[in-house]
Amino acid sequence: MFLGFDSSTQSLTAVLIDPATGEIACQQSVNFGAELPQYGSPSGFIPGGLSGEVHADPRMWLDALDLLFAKLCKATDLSKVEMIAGSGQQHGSVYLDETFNERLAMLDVTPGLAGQLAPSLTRATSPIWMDTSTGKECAEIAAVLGGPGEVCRRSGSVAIERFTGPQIRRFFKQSPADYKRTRHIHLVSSFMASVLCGKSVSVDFGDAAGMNLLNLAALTWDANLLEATAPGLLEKLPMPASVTTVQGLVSPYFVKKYGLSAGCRCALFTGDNPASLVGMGATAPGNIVISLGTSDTFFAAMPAPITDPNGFGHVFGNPAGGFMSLICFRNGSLAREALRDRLGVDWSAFDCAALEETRETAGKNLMLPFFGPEITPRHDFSGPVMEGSAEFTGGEHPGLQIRALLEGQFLNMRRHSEWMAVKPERIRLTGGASKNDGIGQLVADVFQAPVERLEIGNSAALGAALLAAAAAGEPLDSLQTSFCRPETGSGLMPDRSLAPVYEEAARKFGALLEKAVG
Ligand code: XUL
Repeated sequence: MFLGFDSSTQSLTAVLIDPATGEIACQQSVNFGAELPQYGSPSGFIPGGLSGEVHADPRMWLDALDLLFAKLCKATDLSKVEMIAGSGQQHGSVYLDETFNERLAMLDVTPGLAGQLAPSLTRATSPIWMDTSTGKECAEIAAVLGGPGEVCRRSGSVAIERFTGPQIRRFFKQSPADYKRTRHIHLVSSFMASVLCGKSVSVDFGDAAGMNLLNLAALTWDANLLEATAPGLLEKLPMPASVTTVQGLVSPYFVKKYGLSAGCRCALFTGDNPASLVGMGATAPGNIVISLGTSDTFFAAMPAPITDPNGFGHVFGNPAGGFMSLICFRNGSLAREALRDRLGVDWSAFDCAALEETRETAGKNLMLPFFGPEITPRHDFSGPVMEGSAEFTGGEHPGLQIRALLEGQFLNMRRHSEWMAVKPERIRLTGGASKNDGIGQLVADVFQAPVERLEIGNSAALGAALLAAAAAGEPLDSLQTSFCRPETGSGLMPDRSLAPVYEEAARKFGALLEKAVG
């Protein structure tokens, strides 16, 4: 059996798989806000941060690991686990002194992990991916490199506030003495992997690419980016490696305390998005994953590290080899909910039957679907921009607005993923809004590609479990065939007659967007 973890913003989840049966043997989760209220982080981070700071307490993640293992060993026989791998929310970082390895090696089973490892933290709290406090540091790094384009060419992304390099620079500037005594800077992923392995381990290529520090072409730390970020950084960073590199045996702490076998081994942890690419069965180019959540994300495997000339998209490592793109759209469910509330309707107005009523107007009314600032494209919108019939722009017909909003969201995705030069052959849809057939059908029509939904949620933790099995030698493609099964009857085929309609709409949408953004 193989165990995969996902250490995400709000919870820590474990999925145990049995490749012999093709079944998930056990799934358990710890919700930080509900189960660890002592950390005062109802949504997994410390509320009220100033100047865009969003931090979390790394001791909370350690307590969650103890709690999750306690649940797991009650629910299942952990002695059958052969290999462990995992994933973590991307970009977040943990800062530790030179005692970290020693403390990991000497863990006592009676007290918990948090109390024993906390003394090695040189920064009490960890900046996470929601942090936007490093605008100045991003500009400084880009200036040293000769502009944002050069940072993007080397690292796969322009310098971005939430990425780890700018976060490290801010720490170095604010607390130079604490930075100096920091011996290890880990990502959330490599921190959790280190705890399981009982020693400080590598960061994987997939997650390392979310730091603005990895040279994508060479897959090693980029000397110029490191120098522009903070002094002496190279010796503080773990070496990057492939997620399926076996690191050794699991720490005796987990063997003695929770009944893992002494022969259980650990691979690395990757980022939650690379792990989701695996768990969605989309590691081969041609597959696209669209996740419809608070923000929407679009990610896809890419054979080569092409970067976005506009600097909105990111390139990370694909755990199956090669690269993947990730593009975030801030106005996802945020915008769908805003329009629903503004129109005073419920979700049934987004259903297939409701959208069918306005089919005749497909691609005719245009909406730039931004109810607030957007990151793709980066612009401080104050509300949606509309162009079309008087009935539509006058707002008399809710159905027209809903169709135009959804079409606008997917036309915007289509436009901002063109740089990848990947023809979508199949789209796998996930996230809350993916259950809605009307929304799914519009995705299929706008992209002119079939849409599928999968049986299993928790795609990051599942992906991590598949990576654990792959690290033990099981072929990843056959694991994906048995575990990443589309839900029966969930397939939606594109209406081919709408291909020219959305071709024309894409062109007009682009012109309207350019006019608005300048
Ligand atoms: C990706 C990103 C988020 C986090 C969420 O760049 O910031 O998707 O990984 O966990």
